[in-house]
Amino acid sequence: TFDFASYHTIEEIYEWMDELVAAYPSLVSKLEIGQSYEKRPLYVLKFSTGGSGRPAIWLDTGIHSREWITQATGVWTANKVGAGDASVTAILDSMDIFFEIVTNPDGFAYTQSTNRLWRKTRSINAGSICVGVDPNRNWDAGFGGAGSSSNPCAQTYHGPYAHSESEVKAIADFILLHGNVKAAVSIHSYSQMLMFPYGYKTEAAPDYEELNELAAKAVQDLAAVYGTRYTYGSIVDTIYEAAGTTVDWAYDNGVKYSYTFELRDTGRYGFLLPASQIVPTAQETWPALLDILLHALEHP
Ligand code: 0X9
Ligand code: ZN
Repeated sequence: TFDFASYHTIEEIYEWMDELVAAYPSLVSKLEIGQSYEKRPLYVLKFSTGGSGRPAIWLDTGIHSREWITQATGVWTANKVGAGDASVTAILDSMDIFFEIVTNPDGFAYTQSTNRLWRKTRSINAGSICVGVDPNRNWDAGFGGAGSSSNPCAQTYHGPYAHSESEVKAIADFILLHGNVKAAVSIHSYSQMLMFPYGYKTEAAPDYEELNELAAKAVQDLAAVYGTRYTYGSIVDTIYEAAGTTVDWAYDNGVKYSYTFELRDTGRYGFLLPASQIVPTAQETWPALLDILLHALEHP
C-alpha cells in the first residue's frame, strides 16, 4: 500500500489517484482538465456527495515543481478527504472539492529525472535557449508587473502573455466555467506563511479584515499541532510584491477566500525537506485548511 511518509514519482501518484477513486467511488472521481505542454494529463480529483451546481473549493499543490512537500501534502490531504474524515462531512454535505495535486507535471517529471530544483513549466521560449515560464507569475492579475521578469532565463519569467501556459489556462478556464468557486487554496513551499491578496499591488483587498482574521485563526490552529510558527498577511506585506499569481487572479475573478500557503520549513532544508517531515507537515496544515473551508461554507 501507498506510503504517505515518502516522496513518490509522478507515476506512483497517478496510480494512487486511481486507487483512491476505486476505494471511494461514490465520493471521488478523476477529471482531466487539460494537458501540459509536454502532453501529460492534468488530473483533478473531484470530491462530491452529489447534487448539481454546488458551490466548490479549489485546491492545488505543486504548481512549482520543486516544492515536493506540497504534492506530498496534497496526497495525504486528498486521502483524508476521501476517507470521509468526520471533520469534512459538513463541507461535503453541501460543497464539492476539486484538488489538483500534480499541477505542473512536466516540471515535476523534470525534478525527478534531471534537475531536482526545477521550478517553472517546461515550455520552449521562442528566441531563447532558456526553458519554462513561472506558473505563479503567468496569471492575468497585474500580469507583467513588479516581482515578475520579462527574461525567459529568470526563475520568475512571466511568459509571453497571461495564461500562455496550458497548466495555468486549464485552471483559469475550469474555475470560470464552474462559476461557483467559493475558496481557492494554492499550496507552495517554503517559508511557513499563510497569505491572501494582493501580491501585485500594495492596496488592501476589499475583504482584508475578514481574510486577515481568518488567517490569524488558521495559523493559530496550525501551531497548536506541533508548535510550527507561521507568519500571515497579504502577499505583498508578508513575502514580496509578485504580479501574476494564482490567488490574486482567483480573488479578482470572484473567489473571495483565496489563500496561499508556504509550507515548511524556514530554510534549513528549504525545498529539500526530509521525508520524515511529510506527515507532520500535512497533519498540522489540515486544521488550518479546514478553518478556511468551514469559513467558506458558513459565509456563502
Ligand atoms: O515566488 C513565489 O511564487 C512564491 N514563493 S515560492 O518560494 N513558493 O516560489 C511567493 C509568491 C506569493 N504567492 C504565492 N505563494 N502564491
Ligand atoms: Zn512556490
